[in-house]
Amino acid sequence: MPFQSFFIGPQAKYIQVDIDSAKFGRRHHVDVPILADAKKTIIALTDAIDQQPETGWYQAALKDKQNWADWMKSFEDDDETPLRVEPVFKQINDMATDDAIFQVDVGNVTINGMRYLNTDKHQRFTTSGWYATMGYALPAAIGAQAEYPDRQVWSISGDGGFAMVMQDILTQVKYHMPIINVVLTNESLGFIEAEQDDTKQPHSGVDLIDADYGAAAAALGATGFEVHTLAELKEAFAKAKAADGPVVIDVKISDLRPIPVEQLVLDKKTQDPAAVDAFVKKYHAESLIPFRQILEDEE
Ligand SMILES: Cc1ncc(C[n+]2csc(CCOP(=O)(O)OP(=O)(O)O)c2C)c(N)n1
Repeated sequence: MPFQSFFIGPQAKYIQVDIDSAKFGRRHHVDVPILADAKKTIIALTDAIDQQPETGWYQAALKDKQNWADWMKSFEDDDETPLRVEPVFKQINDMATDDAIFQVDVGNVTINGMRYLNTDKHQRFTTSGWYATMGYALPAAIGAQAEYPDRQVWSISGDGGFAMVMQDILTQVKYHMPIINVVLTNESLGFIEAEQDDTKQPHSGVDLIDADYGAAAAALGATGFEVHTLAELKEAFAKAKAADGPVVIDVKISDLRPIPVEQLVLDKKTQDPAAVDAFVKKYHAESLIPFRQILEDEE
């Protein structure tokens, strides 16, 4: 896990399970290396431990997760424009086949893909996790479709990443690949814009000009859609189902960054009330409950 220093306490002990001993300690010092298959190890560890009683903390964590899921779901039919991402992912989830392959680009789009795609065990999700290579999704979708011609393949990109590689729609057309390419156009290198906010820098070099990527894709021989509203979104996905060959659905979305769950400002008991109000308003987080409160209610 590349960003573990943000999330895991410095005193934590590390157990690394790997079938390749050369990998031990590459990311972090290891307290217990286990040279074995990860799946078999987890099963063996699970067999060896005793069931613990369910604590208040555990129950609170379940409620917290449910609160989060309900909050995300509450935007699925939101018709605010520019569109939020939730309605887009609802359309994707509804149309995805049981063994669909999702190739997801790098940026805010990665966070949204992780949060909103309901991938189950027969579906596959990949992104450029190690190198974080923008422009990954579209060629990765070509690779997936070439390898699995009978499976449904998606590419999901931000406008920045898509614009870097969009000429390869030609390859999808040439080989008549029925890939569904979704572009989330927020006219920004959104992830970097958020990074500049977090590090208190002025925005610089992150604004992108808009283009009709649906029309551009049509000029390359694909079926293209430009989407601004919820009604257009639903119509485009309905038509995409019937399309022959590659499809590009360019959805104009708001530039609101994915709510930063690692720095929530929701709790008026422990945080500045004015900052809480501003955060809640910005992210429409009215129904998100601070974990402290869920925990107190539980204990
Ligand atoms: C090839 C490459 N260049 C630059 C970066 C740094 N980078 C990471 S995310 C990002 C912005 C992505 O913007 P966009 O594709 O529009 O997606 P969004 O974040 O808006 O969803 C950039 C520039 C990168 N990861 N890869």
